[in-house]
Amino acid sequence: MTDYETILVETRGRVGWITLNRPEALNALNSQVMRDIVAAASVFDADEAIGAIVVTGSERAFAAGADIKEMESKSGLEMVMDDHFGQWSRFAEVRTPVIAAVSGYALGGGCELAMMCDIILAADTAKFGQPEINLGVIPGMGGSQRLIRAVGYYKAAELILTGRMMDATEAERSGLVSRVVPAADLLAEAEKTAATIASKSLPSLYAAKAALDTAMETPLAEGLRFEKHVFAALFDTADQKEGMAAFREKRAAEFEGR
Ligand code: CO8
Repeated sequence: MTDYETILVETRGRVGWITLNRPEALNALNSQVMRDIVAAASVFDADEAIGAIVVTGSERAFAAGADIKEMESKSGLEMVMDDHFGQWSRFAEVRTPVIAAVSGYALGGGCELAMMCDIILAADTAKFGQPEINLGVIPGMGGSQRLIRAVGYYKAAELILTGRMMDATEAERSGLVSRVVPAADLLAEAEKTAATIASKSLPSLYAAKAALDTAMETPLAEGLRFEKHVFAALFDTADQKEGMAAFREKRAAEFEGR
């Protein structure tokens, strides 16, 4: 497997693991981290033997944001011309379901990276926030848009305007976090959830993720039309026939990803 500078990459069964590995900077997201994560996620996404991806960090930090030291001296023109961080959109577009397993800080770009994933599992030590306002800027990797969709306008506005952090309990109550687990269980829970997802039919996983993404972006009527077409299309898969036959025959389905 390719060597990456800033992440560790591993395959366990049908689950691809990406572990951020810049402990000296609390996994701050510099351009190399972005290139590494996007490349690793793309490799997993192209591999039909992978049915789910987990992105995680260390106990202390999922990621403490974009790398402030890398950005500090840039001009606005450079940010535009380099399309600094432009590749993150490719990560958000992977078709394979992605779980963020968050322990410790998920701040700024770290929180935004988690929000590019489909499920956020949080250790009880997790802390989420968009502290960019404290640096004289605003969220730049989707935070001002995705956080509102996750927690509603007023909670998002308070977090973004004050820059305060919220703990895992508040994040779960607010709808940002799918589930909170004891820190010691985080990776095992992520593995279990990812393996459950990865055992499903790959075409139906792609379809479900596309339908969920569509719901974030379109008015209801358009989303319902999209869902109806994708639902119907799945009836041309062998896995739909297998899934429904298995139900009728009272046995576990064996999906082939076809
Ligand atoms: N960037 C660079 N280095 C960082 C970052 C960061 N975001 N966060 C931590 N580090 C470094 C520290 O500088 C320190 O390095 P050193 O030992 O060399 O001084 C090391 O990591 C450990 O950090 P601390 O000593 O600060 O650890 P503490 O436990 O005292 O504090 C905190 C932990 C509270 C997480 C603190 O480090 C902190 O506040 N970090 C910054 C959080 C932040 O502001 N994040 C938002 C960054 S801006 C952003 O994410 C914008 C995203 C959009 C970009 C879009 C571009 C197009």
